[in-house]
Amino acid sequence: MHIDMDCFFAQVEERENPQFKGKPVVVGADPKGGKGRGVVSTANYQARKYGIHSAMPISKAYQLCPHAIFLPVQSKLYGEVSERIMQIIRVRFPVTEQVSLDEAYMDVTKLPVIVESGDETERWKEAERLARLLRQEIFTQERLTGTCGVGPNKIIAKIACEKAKPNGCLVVKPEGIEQFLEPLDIEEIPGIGSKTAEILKSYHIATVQDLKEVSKERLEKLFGVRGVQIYEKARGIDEDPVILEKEIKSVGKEYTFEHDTRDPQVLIETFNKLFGELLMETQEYHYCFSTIIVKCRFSGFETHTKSKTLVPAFRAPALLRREAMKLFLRFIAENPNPIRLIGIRVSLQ
Ligand code: TTP
Ligand code: MG
Repeated sequence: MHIDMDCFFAQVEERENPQFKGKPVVVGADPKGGKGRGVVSTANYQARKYGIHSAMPISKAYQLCPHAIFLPVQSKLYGEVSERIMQIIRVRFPVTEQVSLDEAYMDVTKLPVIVESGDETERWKEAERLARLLRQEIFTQERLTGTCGVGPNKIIAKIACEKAKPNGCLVVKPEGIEQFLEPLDIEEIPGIGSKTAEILKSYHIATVQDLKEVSKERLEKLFGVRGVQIYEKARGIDEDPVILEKEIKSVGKEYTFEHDTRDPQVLIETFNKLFGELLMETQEYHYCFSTIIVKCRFSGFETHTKSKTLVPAFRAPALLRREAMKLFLRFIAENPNPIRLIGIRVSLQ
């Protein structure tokens, strides 16, 4: 089973501000009357009707719908709401894998109500009932809606959830996989991003049905190991287990400059400020650092990341800072273009 809250940040804002009801809401950077330079974190479904979506430049969102309500990101608030939701899920489903603030997979196969169900049909019915109960419980306690997908594995559950959004629930049983997947656009398959889709579409492969006509060997030639995964995904094959994980996997901070810049003082000061904020946030968790990721977006939205994993994981902030700075300096040395955004993220263990 997969659950994902609907337009999460925006929905929390709507709950906190009932006067926003029915209006388009965009959470993200300050649009500054159309001159703002950050991005959209998310938008509610009314705002999505105007074409606004996550990761779009905020200036574009403002162009599409200047009368929308634009709000800053309140990470602390969403984090607290997320924790309460995850707690509701874990009480019902001990085997839960949280994958982001608002999204989790649950393995329901070992739950007594499922194991003790008479036959296969009963088991699926029971799973659907559990999904309904969970959504209800979250709504009763938090006044927020989420969508559930139920399937024989993670990928089917996730796509089912995506298709049932918002405020829905969809069950896809093994015998329904083919019919469910074949009409989908290849980009609706998790793991097939816009770049992969572009390559496939240049060969006139647009739907999952088209994709299924391509041999495993050909996909492997085109995309290497990932090609084999794509071949399997097109058939709804996914052996990935639901694993219990720590709630917090990574913490990240980013900043978009008012003007693209190469000014060393501005760059270093911003880096230090971001690093300080990141460190503050990680101090709440008693974990070790492992992978450090630095992101730079250059003029023209060209975005790159560099990362380094240190084994064993460590706790020293000075080491974290040194490694992050090294990655950042490599960006500056390798790319002469002005910088639009910098980001630092660290995974916790
Ligand atoms: P998602 O679950 O991807 O999106 P969503 O909950 O806003 O909308 P949907 O109904 O389609 O699930 O992401 C959860 C939250 O993570 C989202 O509310 C805001 C944040 N987020 C960003 O800040 N930037 C991004 O690019 C994305 C995709 C999400
Ligand atoms: Mg969501």
